[in-house]
Amino acid sequence: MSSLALINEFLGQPPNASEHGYQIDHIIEFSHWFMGVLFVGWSTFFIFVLIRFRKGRHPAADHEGVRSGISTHLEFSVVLIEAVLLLGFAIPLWARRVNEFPETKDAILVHVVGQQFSWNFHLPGPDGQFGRRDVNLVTNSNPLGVDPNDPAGKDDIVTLGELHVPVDRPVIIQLSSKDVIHDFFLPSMRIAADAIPGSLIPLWFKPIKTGTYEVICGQLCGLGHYGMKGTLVVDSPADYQAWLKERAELAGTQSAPPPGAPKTENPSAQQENKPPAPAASPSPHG
Ligand SMILES: [Cu+2]
Repeated sequence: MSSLALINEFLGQPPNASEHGYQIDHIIEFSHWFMGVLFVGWSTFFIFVLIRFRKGRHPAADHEGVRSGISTHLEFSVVLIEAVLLLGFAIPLWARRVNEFPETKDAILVHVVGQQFSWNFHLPGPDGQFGRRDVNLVTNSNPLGVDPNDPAGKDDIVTLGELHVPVDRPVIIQLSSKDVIHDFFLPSMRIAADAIPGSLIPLWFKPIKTGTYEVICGQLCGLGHYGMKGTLVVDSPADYQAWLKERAELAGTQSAPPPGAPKTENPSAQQENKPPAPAASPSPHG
C-alpha cells in the first residue's frame, strides 16, 4: 500500500472492490493530503500573524497592509491546484461514470427499489426481460407490484435485502424509490446514487473481488434509516449460476398455489422472510 493510501485507511474506508474504485480512492487520498497541508499552512500563518502583528509591537494599526506578493502567489497556487483537481480529475471521472455505460448484453441488469426501510432487487430472470410493474399491484407479498399476467415477468427474481452478482461483469442498475428519497450506497464499490420516487436513475459498476459487501442508505430517510441495510454478494460465475437456479426453484415452488387460491400476487417476493418494516412501527431509538 502506498503512503498516500494510508489516509483512506485512517478515515475508515473499506477496501475497494470495484474496477473504477482506485480512481476515486486516489482523488480522496490526494484531496485529504492537500487539505492537510493547507490546514497546517494556514494555521501556522495565522499564529505567525497573531504574534508578529501583536499590539505590543504595533500600537497603531497600519492600513497599508502587506506589500510583498507572496500571499497572492500562494493563493493563486491553491486555486490552480483545486481547479486541476476539479476540472482535470473529478469532473472527467464523474462524466465517465454517467456517460460511458457498458453494453447491456455484457452486463447484469438489476432494478433496485428503495423503501422505508429496505432495498428490493428485481432481476429479469433467464429471458432477460423485466416484467411490467404497476404500483396498483403492490402488496406485502408483491412489494414491487410485478404484474402476474405479464409473461416477461414469469421468470423474474425479486429479493429483499440481498443481491448477488457475478465477479468481473459490469452491473447496470436502474434505481428508484417507492416512498421518499433514499441513497443507494455501496461503499466497497465506490458508488452511490439517490433513489428518487418517480425517477429511474441509472448507475453502474464492475465488481472485481468476490465477497460479501454492505449496501446502505446514504440519505436520512426516516426513523428507521439507521437500519436500512442490505447485502451485496459478489459470487464466482459458478456460484452465481447456482444462486440463480436456487432462486428460480424457490420461485417455482412458491408460484404453484393450491387450487382455488387467489392468483393475484407474485409469491417470489416472500423469499427473505423479512417483511418490510411497517412505517408506523416506533424506532427503538426514536
Ligand atoms: Cu433510506
